[in-house]
Amino acid sequence: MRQVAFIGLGSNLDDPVAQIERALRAIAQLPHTRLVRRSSLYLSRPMGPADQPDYVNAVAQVHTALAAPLLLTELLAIERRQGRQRRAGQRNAPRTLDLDLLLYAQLTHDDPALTLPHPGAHERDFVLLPLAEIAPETVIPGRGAVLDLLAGCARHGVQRLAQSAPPAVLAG
Ligand code: PH2
Ligand code: MG
Ligand code: MG
Repeated sequence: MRQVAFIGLGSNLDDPVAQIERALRAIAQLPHTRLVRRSSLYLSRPMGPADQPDYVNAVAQVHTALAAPLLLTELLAIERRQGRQRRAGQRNAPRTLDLDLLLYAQLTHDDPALTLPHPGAHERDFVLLPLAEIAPETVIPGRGAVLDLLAGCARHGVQRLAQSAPPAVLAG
């Protein structure tokens, strides 16, 4: 059965705009998955250590027949193909590409390998703002409506990038 899922994209190394656009193309080509909408690109100050470059963030909406763990596996493979390096003990370190499975239908799942909704989604402006742009009616299970959460979330100076395309509905 097809499910709606939302993916958070972030990059602050090696031409972040190009990294995000490349990742969106890779998501669009995943098996049994259709990229339905993508947000504009947003610039944000780093959450975590301040001595790293600003981030470019975006959110994508997909329809997928992949189960959530398999979708996550595919997303991690895209991260690796785009040079993501994970070092033990380094939280919030700079990265070429971070793909987070934010929401999968209305599923809640608590597992070290996959937590749904994504544990930080409800409190980060760089997630909530692009999410509200493409799907303002979204409710984060256990947390509330995206538009309500935006009012109280942590601020990282999120700004829409001037050159980014207007919200594109890629398919009905
Ligand atoms: N991702 C992080 C750590 N810090 N800061 C911003 N602004 N945007 C991110 O996507 C981000 C971050 C860990 O995933
Ligand atoms: Mg992340
Ligand atoms: Mg991640």
